[in-house]
Amino acid sequence: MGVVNVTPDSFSDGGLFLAPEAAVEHGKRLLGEGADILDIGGESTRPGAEPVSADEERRRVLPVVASLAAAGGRVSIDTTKAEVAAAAIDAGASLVNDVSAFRFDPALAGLVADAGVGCCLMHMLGEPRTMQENPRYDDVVDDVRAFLEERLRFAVAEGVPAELVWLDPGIGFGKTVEHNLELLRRLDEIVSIGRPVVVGTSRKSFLGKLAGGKPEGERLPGTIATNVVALARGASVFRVHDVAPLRDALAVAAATFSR
Ligand code: HH2
Repeated sequence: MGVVNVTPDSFSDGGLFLAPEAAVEHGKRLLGEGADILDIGGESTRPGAEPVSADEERRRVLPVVASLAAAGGRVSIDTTKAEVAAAAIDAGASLVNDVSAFRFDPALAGLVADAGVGCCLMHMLGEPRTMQENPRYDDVVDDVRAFLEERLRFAVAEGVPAELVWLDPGIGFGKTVEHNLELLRRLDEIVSIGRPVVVGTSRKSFLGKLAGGKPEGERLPGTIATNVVALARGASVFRVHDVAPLRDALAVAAATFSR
């Protein structure tokens, strides 16, 4: 899954693809590099990010969704808002990636059910503005697993077929470095819920910290290492900014594990 951020303030590529033409060109490049899915987002979820109105979010993402769906890519819309998701589905999106797992806008679940599209439900502690303020868990993996099981039950109760739900532990969303590492180390316990697991470690700050203070642009080695670990633990979808190197790394790792 390749990331297309149509935002001025995303943590690693904010402002680079705010113009629709730049975002479309970037998405086409990621498809050429072997992305199976493009995850298009118009609102940053980085710690402390300011919320964006539905109108502004729609304005940013719709032309990009329409062009990239027409270009043949499977398009995922990264939003927490039903209004934005509805417009994106009309424009060709077939997956809704909701980092709030239907908590911020409960109407999103019914919309996904009616549209018959897939969804990715992610764990986050609270909301982006405050999630990194001293995050605490009894046991991070048990807590995240219980949350995802409850959100899966909610989605199914709202009419979304369980087969169309993917789950994501939400690396970096209200987690310390140690929490992120524990989730990756024990990712098989999330996989055992029985739904495909999405993992997003790409360029995140814990990778910089572990490598002695590396900025976003120098976190590819950590991104590769963590995605290979996630593959070994049973993850199915890898949400990344740098598709070509991850495609190669995961192909080699997958071939090694399958022998
Ligand atoms: N991470 C980000 C955004 N959306 N969705 C899922 N399912 N899993 C993730 O780990 C995830 C996500 C944050 O990365 P990015 O989109 O690059 O940054 P920003 O939120 O600042 O736009």
